[in-house]
Amino acid sequence: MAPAITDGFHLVVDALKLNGLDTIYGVAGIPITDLARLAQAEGMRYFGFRHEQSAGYAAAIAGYLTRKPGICLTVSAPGFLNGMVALANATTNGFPMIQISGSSDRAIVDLQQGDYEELDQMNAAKPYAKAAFRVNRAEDIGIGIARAIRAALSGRPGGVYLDLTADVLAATIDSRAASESLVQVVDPAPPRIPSPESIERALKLLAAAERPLIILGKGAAYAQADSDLRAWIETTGIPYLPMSMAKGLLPDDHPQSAAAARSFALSQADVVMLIGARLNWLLAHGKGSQWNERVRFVQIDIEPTEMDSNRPIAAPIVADIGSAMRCLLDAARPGRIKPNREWLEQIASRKRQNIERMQARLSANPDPMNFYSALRAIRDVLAGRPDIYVVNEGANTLDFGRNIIDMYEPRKRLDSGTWGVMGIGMGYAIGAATASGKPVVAIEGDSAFGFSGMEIETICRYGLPIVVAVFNNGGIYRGDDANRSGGSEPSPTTLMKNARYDKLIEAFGGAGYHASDTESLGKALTDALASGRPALINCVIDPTAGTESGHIQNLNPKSSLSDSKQRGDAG
Ligand code: ADP
Ligand code: TZD
Ligand code: MG
Repeated sequence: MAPAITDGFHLVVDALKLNGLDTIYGVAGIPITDLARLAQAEGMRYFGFRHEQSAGYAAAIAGYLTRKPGICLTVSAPGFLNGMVALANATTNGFPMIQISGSSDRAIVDLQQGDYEELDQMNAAKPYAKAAFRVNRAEDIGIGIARAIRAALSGRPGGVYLDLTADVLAATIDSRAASESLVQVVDPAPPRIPSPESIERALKLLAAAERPLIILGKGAAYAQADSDLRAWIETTGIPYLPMSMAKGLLPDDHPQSAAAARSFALSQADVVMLIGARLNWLLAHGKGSQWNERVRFVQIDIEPTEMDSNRPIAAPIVADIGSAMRCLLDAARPGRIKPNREWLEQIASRKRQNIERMQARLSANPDPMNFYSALRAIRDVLAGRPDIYVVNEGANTLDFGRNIIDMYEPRKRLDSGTWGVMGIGMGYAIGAATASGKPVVAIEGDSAFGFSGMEIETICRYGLPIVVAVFNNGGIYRGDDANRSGGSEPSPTTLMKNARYDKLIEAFGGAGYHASDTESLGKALTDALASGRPALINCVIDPTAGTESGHIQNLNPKSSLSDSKQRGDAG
């Protein structure tokens, strides 16, 4: 009797399933078409996209939400490269993801003899991935996938590249040897326990603080230590600021939230405790006019080299956040940490002022809508639906959205993140909807939407409960920029103001809505959510309402010369 045999395709699927990975996001083609088919035949979920970048974003956000690496499957060379932005974005943001790509004949690729879709993919991936591996023998598939899982999940999570050559996929192997080669990864993200000294050092610094402040980042959201985190904040009484994707870890209307007094709190705090947040550009690197000059830091991070990366960290706690929170709660004597009363009162009064000012802006009802009024209409509908995921990208659409849309549950807000990247919209929406089964509202700048707009066909094909609100202000930042030459071609930031994005989704059987005022916007969103079906709302926004670069104008270099000086015909 001939020995039972299997092949690389089957081994890959077996290895993924053995490790509890049940979903693949990808685009089919040579050499992975049969891998996608087989995965589906074997009970995995397969979501086919229109572009690998969106498939990669879906995998990355699913990884963030589930703490299992999201799997993105791509074809060789161009498909691989299309996925690479998403893989790099996952690495930058600390989301666990594995991009599995088929690759062409190694012998031909390495001699650069011009194979179909020829590229040295593993080496191309290395600078953008947390780790990159290639499997060259079918019997190494199990180990290769185990290494990829561990690399994606352990320590600071990230994007991992796994190269599977066409030869390996097609190779046959004895079934028994195959099943013995599989590896079930044990404890892929081991906790990192903080040293007692680091806990004591941090407590001492916090106890001596007069104006302490906690900053929660998306690492804290990822850690899923929600109740200990809340207990820590509430027992210490320290005010906190959530970074954008940490919104909802505690509900945004929590009395200790200092979000509405953000600038004041940052500029005055004498000790800042960073919990899963980096001192990168989003926090002005911890220095400059936004910060108190003499601020000292406590930082909890699983990545040791994050400490002192921008500012000296007086009390580093290298640990996973769950373990750190438990140690801190155990060690902190009640009453030892006591923020100054005056500090809390100052924050409270600043909050009241700012909330009043915001209220005035939100209650205006201009025609056409501006960012405040349109987001208020959306906020009012979402207020009763804390279960809904909010995806948000754009410049003004992002910056206003972050401030106006309150979140009440952890990990419900998904946005452009550390890279400020446009194009995550439909991928994140699909990843969140498929990983959670919950509805998603994607609030998208008209430019931002364009990067992944074709995925509305994917949304309709799978019938996902996703509502896309396109904030159509006719451009990148604004819709009123002129061609500085006086010519008739559109300016670099101009898009079509009168575009009817709602018609796009109708082509695929989804529901299109056109909203030119807050009442029709609120009604469209309510109806679309009630239907549970794919929908797109074209929201008409005043083209003059936005500002260039949104809230990060300080990062936008400007020419100091006038147009004529630049041309060299003056002075
Ligand atoms: P934000 O953009 O919200 O400020 P960042 O992405 O800059 O957040 O920072 C998240 C940080 O959290 C990263 O430095 C990462 O190493 C860290 N991190 C991620 N997961 C954990 C965890 N489970 N425990 C501790 N730190 C974590
Ligand atoms: N390309 C990529 C991948 N990421 C980017 N961040 C950009 C380009 C540059 N960019 C921004 O930083 S925001 C933005 C672009 C193109 C779009 C802003 O326009 P919008 O939002 O219509 O999405 P608003 O509401 O009009 O500001
Ligand atoms: Mg716009």
